[in-house]
Amino acid sequence: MHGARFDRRRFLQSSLLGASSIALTGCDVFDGATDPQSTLRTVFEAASGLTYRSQRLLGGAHTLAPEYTKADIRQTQHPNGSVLPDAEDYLEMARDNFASFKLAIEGLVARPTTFSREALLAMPARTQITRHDCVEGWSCIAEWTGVPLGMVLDQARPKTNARYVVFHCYDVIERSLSGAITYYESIDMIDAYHPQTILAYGLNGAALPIANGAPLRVRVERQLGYKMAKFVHTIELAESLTHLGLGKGSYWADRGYEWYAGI
Ligand SMILES: Nc1nc2c(c(=O)[nH]1)N[C@H]1C(S)=C(S)[C@@H](COP(=O)(O)O)O[C@H]1N2
Ligand SMILES: [Mo]
Repeated sequence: MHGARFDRRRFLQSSLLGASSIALTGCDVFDGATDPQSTLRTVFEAASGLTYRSQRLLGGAHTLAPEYTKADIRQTQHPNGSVLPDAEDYLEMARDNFASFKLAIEGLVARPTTFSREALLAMPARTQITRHDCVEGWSCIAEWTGVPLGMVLDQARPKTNARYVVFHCYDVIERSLSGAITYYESIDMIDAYHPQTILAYGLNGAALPIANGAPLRVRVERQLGYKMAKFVHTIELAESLTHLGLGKGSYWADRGYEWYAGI
């Protein structure tokens, strides 16, 4: 057992170069990576596929991310990326403390469902103290409370051909001549049903602040920060990711980062 662990670490360190050592600067766009012909992009894709396959291969389905104690919480969760969506429907909801918030589950489900805020709060909750690692190089340990994503999905009854869980968010992450792009992310069914994957509405014992994704944000503890979509309003089950954005399944994956951002 001990030997197997050591080998796993050594294997990940020596042969994979990990997600973080290849990712260059952080959450800012870097030039060149969106060009489908770019070598940089090819390198990213190869590394991403390798990380994904090796994590899944090496018993990855059930391993837990490390959890910490309250004493390890040394600072507030550093807000990053969007900190306040400017959509009018969002702001209206925020003024009323998100009382009218509804989460929709759609796509490849037998029973498309919406959850009110009260319904989500009434479901069994999980609280976990974990470390958030941003690809930019900073980390924060914080206590997150929310409902396990798997429980929410079960109520909508995912169809057997559903392979991915897509998160659609309120915030516009980019505006260009061709229009506004709202943040989107996706994970596979293994991470969706992982026990530490929650839809969080609480942070460090209080209601989730707007800057950290209120009223509801994803925690996928074995991956980097950009996978943890904030301001989620709709969850879509899908068989492929090609219909989304530029086809890589995530706003940042479409800009050169790994879709599977394992840590
Ligand atoms: N909707 C949305 N989710 C998002 C982002 C964003 O800009 N919009 N940024 C991501 C990035 S890069 C990080 S590091 C974390 C930051 O979460 P925090 O603000 O709670 O620290 O949210 C992720 N989820
Ligand atoms: Mo990030």
